[in-house]
Amino acid sequence: MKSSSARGRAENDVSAVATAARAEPVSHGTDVVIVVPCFDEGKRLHGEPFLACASALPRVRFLFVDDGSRDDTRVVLDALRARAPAVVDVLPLETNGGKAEAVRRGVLQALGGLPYAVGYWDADLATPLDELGRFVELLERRPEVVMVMGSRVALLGRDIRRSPLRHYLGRLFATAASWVLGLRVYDTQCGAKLFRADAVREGIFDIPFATRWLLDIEILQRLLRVRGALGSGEATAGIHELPLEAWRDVRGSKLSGPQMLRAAIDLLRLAARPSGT
Ligand SMILES: Nc1nc2c(ncn2[C@@H]2O[C@H](COP(=O)(O)OP(=O)(O)O)[C@@H](O)[C@H]2O)c(=O)[nH]1
Ligand SMILES: [Mg+2]
Repeated sequence: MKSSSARGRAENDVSAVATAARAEPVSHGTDVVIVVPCFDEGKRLHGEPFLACASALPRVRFLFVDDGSRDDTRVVLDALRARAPAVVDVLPLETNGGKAEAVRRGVLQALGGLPYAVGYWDADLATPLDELGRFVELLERRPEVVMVMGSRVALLGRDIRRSPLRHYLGRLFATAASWVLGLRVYDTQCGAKLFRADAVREGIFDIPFATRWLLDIEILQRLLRVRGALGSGEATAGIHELPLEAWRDVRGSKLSGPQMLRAAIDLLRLAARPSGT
């Protein structure tokens, strides 16, 4: 049996190690892993832009999550991985669980590889991958930034092509989302986001999201909570919106009228539990 002083020393040692482990950032990697959720994307998914992006930005890898697709998405993805196994990986999920869960599962797998940054990007490339370099550069230049969000602002000189109906519905939604979050955010729903891996290792992706389409808002809620900035008004908590140079509506969206209604109801549900838990 250990003496109480020996036990005390051992406990101190353990807690010193635990403190050191907490203080030391876990991620030492340089990889940037982009999760691409795919549901029935066999027709819309084209490999070339992904491979071109990975050659232009050698740190970038793609993790495609096939979310129980009913078409030939899996075949298309397997062929892409066979062409470039060093930069393409595939996470097959047997049953369709929705974009939020597919992204979450992909991000958790990506974090296991200790990357520098992890993000998600819609498979239809409505946000062109040419934009990704600016996302990574921003994380590197601004150490206080932990999340970069693509933002579709139709400024002069940009090429943001959004149908008027979707634009105005989007503005309405963004205004409601800002109110729910207590954060002046312009565009929560753009499908291009990048995170500093250390900042999202805990508390953001560990637990399934409560809604099917509002993962972006739930992530913001969780990030604000983890960073102690929930309800603090003007605090941006290291969240940065990056106005895109280009964005276009791509045909074949799976977000239908009933699903938009569902999203609006879900937003009210999130408003009812603003702590994001
Ligand atoms: N995993 C998963 N992804 C989905 C689902 N529905 C859509 N997605 C993906 O989410 C992204 C955006 O979908 P999209 O239909 O373009 O929606 P929108 O452009 O936001 O209206 C794409 O990468 C889709 O493959 C789904 O049920 N499961
Ligand atoms: Mg789309």
